[in-house]
Amino acid sequence: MSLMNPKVIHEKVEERTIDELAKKTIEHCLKEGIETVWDRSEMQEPQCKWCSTGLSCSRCTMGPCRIIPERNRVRGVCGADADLIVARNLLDMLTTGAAAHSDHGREIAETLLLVGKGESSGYTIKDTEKLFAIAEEYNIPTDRAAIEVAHDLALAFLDEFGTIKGELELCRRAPDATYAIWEEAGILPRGIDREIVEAMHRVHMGVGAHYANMLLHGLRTALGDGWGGSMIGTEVSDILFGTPTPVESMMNLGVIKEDQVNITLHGHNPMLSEMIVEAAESEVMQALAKKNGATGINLIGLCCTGNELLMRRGIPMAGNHFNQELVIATGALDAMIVDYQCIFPSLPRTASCFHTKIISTSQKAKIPGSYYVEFSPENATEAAETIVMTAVENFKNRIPERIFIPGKPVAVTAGFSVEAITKALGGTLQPLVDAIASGKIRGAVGIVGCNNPKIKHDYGHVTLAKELIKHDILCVETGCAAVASGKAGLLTPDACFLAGDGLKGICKAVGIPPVLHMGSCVDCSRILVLLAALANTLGVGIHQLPVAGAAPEWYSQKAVSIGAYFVASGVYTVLGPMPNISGSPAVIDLLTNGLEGVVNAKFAVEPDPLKAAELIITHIEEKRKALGI
Ligand code: XCC
Ligand code: SF4
Repeated sequence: MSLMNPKVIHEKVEERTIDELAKKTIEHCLKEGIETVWDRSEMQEPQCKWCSTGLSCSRCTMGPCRIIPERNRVRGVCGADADLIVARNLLDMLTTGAAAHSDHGREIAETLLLVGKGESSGYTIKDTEKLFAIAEEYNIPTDRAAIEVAHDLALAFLDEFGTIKGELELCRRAPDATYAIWEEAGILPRGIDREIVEAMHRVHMGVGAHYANMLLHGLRTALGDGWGGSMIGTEVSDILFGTPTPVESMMNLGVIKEDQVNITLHGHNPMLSEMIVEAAESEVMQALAKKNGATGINLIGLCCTGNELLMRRGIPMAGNHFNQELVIATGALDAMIVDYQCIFPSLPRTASCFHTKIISTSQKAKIPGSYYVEFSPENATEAAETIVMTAVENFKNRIPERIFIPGKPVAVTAGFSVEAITKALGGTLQPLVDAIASGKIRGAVGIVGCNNPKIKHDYGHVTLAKELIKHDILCVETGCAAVASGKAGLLTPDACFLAGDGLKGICKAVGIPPVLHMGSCVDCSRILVLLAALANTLGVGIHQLPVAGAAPEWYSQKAVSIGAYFVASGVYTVLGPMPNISGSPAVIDLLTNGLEGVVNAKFAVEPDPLKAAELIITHIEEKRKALGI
């Protein structure tokens, strides 16, 4: 029990989040002394000013070095100046993100290969149509059994990682004008892994020495993620688990059910979570749940795994990144199953206050204090059963007095793949293009990314989305941004009343929400495919479209890669939190200005979502004018 004064608790709750059920749960945590991300953020204050400006380097053992101009420390031991140190740190961050997405993409492509070889456990091909369509893009013969096509397509996808062809096949999906810009700028990715490896080479002491040269390679690395690794992740997930179609479900901490076994699926790769769903739905497990005193098994998503399951199966979601500790604090969570990315290493510590079991599953992400059940495509069925059984048997260990379910969930509609959007519009994107041309819809914005204690939880996402739809701008969202909108009630057709008259009319006629949930973070690749299709319909490059990107609460290296491939693809992108680059005016100028001359797009940084909306609206109106619409 904490002795914190109730007034202090109230103030902290109000400054931490706008998610109503999270507020109640944070209050509960503060009273009970359960540590959360916000407490740790406070403990870290003040943060190191050299690191936050990007002016420290610990890349080699001649250092670590810091640039402190007022003390005449203007170069590291090796001679690197502020611009180079900042650029190197940023390239390192971006590359880590590209690697994370792409390694996820590789794992799922390897699963497809095992399916093709008939060696996987329990996986099948759910979307044969998509399999055949993509096989044709790769010139793979399709007059054969799906399984044979899957085998060859998996090999073609895996080849993209280390290909010696010198270019990625999937980049051909970009409009000609966009592709030409990449060629001209020398940033056409030559292979997914290759650009990542080369980036790591360039950040080695004594290799990259020019900040701009380093950062242009960052764009190439990021393009290999967006149009390569992430796009493969999305496409193979659709082939194996189905291409999403509109689906209704529920969101926020209220999805926890007191009388059922509650299992959250947290992390990123659907190859694990889809198998858990199969196992949990089996009669054996349902019977076991009843035997243990529960009325059933309640699967709940978190973060991007949650987005994948919501999009394809309508599984409810407990929330986004900053809901991960709060869901444990309900005291009614029997197990949390994780794979990788965005999983707080402290979760077992949080869970130790309760009966909750954290079950880690990836060799790459073993977590001290968690139960470990190794999961692979070869043992998937068996491992999933073991995991679900562990959760079910833990139900009886709950401490009833400690259960705290803060309220009721909110309805959402998700599942807007590009295929689903096209279908909703009657089979082509022409109606959307017409609505944009006539001005009923002014443009579209992709809002993506995370939560970050530097921005009030969900405030950045929700405020920006509301402001944009009010101005007749359609929002398409992924990741934790989409979940923020869901909890705030923006992901239902009823939210149309918040939109301007033009957008409202279109949404009502088509029966869609003004904010479209397009999936997980790797599904930002769906946004690229949508942009390419819109640009091709109009016969222009992506950079000419009245569109923008935004990451109002980003924190992760993956978000840096996403932002960079948006910009490299021609999309003006506004970041909420400032990246750690303020120590180099030259780097700032390149990213927020100079890139315009290279890729016809640039970054902006604006933590205030209302001001970010102004920047975006101005940009969209300029692009409309240039198109003469
Ligand atoms: Fe992670 Fe993908 Fe960010 Fe959410 S949005 S905090 S990266 S879970 Ni991707
Ligand atoms: Fe210092 Fe250069 Fe080594 Fe970085 S690479 S730690 S700046 S000597």
